[in-house]
Amino acid sequence: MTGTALITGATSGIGRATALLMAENQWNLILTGRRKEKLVELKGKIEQKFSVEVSLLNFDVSQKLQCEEVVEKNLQLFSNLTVLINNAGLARGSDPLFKGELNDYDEMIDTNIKGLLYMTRLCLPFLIKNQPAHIVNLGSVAGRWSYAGGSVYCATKFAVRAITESLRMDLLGKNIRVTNISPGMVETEFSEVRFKDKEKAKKVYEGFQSLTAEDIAESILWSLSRPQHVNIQELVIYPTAQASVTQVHRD
Ligand code: NDP
Ligand code: 8X3
Repeated sequence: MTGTALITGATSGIGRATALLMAENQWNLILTGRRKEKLVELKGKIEQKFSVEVSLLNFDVSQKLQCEEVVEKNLQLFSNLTVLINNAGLARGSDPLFKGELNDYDEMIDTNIKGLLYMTRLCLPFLIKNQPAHIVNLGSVAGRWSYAGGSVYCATKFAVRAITESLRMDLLGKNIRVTNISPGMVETEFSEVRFKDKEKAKKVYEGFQSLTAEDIAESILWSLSRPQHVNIQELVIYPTAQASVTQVHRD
C-alpha cells in the first residue's frame, strides 16, 4: 500500500524520520509542524533523493481555528489523503503535581489530546471517502503505565489510547485501520522540549542505548505495509535496556 500520508510534527524526531522512510518507500507526503524552516529543509532533502510529492502545511495543531482553516484552504490536497499519522506531541516538565505549571498542563492537553482530535475529525471525511485508509496515533508507554512527575503527560497518552480504541470501533466496517504506537524512551528533541535544558536532556539518554526515531519510523511503516486485512492495534516498544517506565539499566 502507498498513497498520500499526512504526518503531524514532521519537523523533528519520530515525525521527521517517518517522513524520510515513507518517502523512500514511495509515499506522497503532507508534512506539518510549526517550524517552517525545518519543514522546508526536510522537503528539500526528500525531493533531492526521492521522486515523491511533498506538500507543507505550517500550523499549530493545538489551535482549532488553524486546523480548520488549513483543511478548508487545501481541499485539493486533502482529497487524496489515505493515511493520517498523529505524531505531534510533547511533554512539559516532570514536577510532582503539587509543583507543576498550569500553562504546561494546558499545552500538553491542547497538543496531545485536542490537536489529535481536531486533526482526526477533520481528516476522517477524506479517509472514509478514500478507504482503504489508516490512522496511526503516537501514544507512549506513558499511556499504559503512569510514573511520578508524569501525571498530565501520562494522562494525555492514556487519552490517546482511549481515543484510538473507540475510534477503531466507530470505524468498524469502513475499511480504516487504526494503530496505536507506544514507544518507551526514544532519543529525539522530546527531552529538550520537556526540560528546556539541553544538558539535562542529554543525561536522560546517557549510559544506555535508547530507541532511535528511525526504530519507531520502521514500526510505523511496518504497520502500514501489512496486508489490508491485518490491523496492528498496538505496538509497545521499549529499548532492551528499559524494562518499565521507571527501570532503565545504565552502564
Ligand atoms: P520531538 O520533540 O522531536 O518532535 C515533536 C514534534 O511535534 C515536532 O515536529 C514538533 O514540531 C511537533 N509539535 C509539537 N507541538 C506541536 C503543535 N502544537 N503543533 C504542531 N506540531 C507540534 O519529539 P518526538 O519525535 O519524540 O515525539 C513525537 C511523538 O512521539 C510525540 O507525540 C511524543 O509524545 C511521542 N513519544 C515520544 C517518545 C520519546 O521518548 N521521544 C516516547 C513515546 C512517545 P514543531 O515544534 O515544529 O511544531
Ligand atoms: C515518552 C516516554 O517515558 O519519557 O512518551 O514518558 S516517557
